[in-house]
Amino acid sequence: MQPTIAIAFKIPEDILSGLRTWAHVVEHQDATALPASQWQTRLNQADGVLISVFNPVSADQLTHTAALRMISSVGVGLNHIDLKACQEAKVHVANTPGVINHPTADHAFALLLGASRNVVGADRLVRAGQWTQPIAPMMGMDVHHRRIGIVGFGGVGQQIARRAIGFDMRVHYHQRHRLPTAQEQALQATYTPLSELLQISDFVVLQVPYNPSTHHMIGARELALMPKHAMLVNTARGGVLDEDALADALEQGRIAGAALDVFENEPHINPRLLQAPNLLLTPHLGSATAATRHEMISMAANHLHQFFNE
Ligand code: 8YV
Repeated sequence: MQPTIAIAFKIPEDILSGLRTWAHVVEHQDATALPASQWQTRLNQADGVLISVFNPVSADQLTHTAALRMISSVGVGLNHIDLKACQEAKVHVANTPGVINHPTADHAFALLLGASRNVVGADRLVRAGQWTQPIAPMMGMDVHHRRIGIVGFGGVGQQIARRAIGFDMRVHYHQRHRLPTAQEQALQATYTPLSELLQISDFVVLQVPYNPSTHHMIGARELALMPKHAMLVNTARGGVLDEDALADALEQGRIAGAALDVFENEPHINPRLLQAPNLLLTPHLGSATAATRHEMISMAANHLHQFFNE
């Protein structure tokens, strides 16, 4: 008998038809829009599921999923899944590492440049007919030859470093484990304790995985270490940053600006962030290019195929 695979969001037609050759597929355009009980019923009937980082899987949900043997998640972060409960329930979990590194690093740079040169504000100004004199009406902040501090130096963090070198920036990084010297040299990156990194960086980019030890790792105390002219970018997970502390710092002009792609309670935005000055917001777009998303979903579908057929 074919395994039943529940899909939590719309996937490309070619990948869907590939899945249909070996599985009974139960599709949903967007499981996040379903009443929780309906999605639970789907989970209860499934042998495998294809989800994204926007479909949490809790220990409580797993107590009802007798048939479920595999969760294939589109994305690298696994903080939305209770991994301990999966292990206990013998549910195999897969993610899609690697493929997101380049696009997410590109987006981190889009945010960094967008914030430092006020791209969105400038667009608004032009459209509002407020460009009345040839002299530029707004001043940005230099990116070239400035210091970037990357917090979390895995696949994405390292790609951000490579881009930063192209901008003639000096690269500092922090994470729990220091890289071997040869790798640091290849990336032209200097290992720096977090408090020092915050004090010396003109741009701080957060790219750490989210787990209990990184929850609110950047809060009022850490933001207070940053220089007044510095900017913060978060392309990791909303929960690594205390959003109220960031709103305070921006309101009080204690840092120059910030750009966020991820939020603690997505897709609901802390209303203080919507009011905060010098803040650029995007809706979790790190890996959101058509080619990358296709590759990610295809990889996640292949994980299911391998698990159920090999
Ligand atoms: C998401 C991400 O997967 O890989 C991750 O952990 O956060 C993103 O790539 C994507 O935005 C939606 O599934």
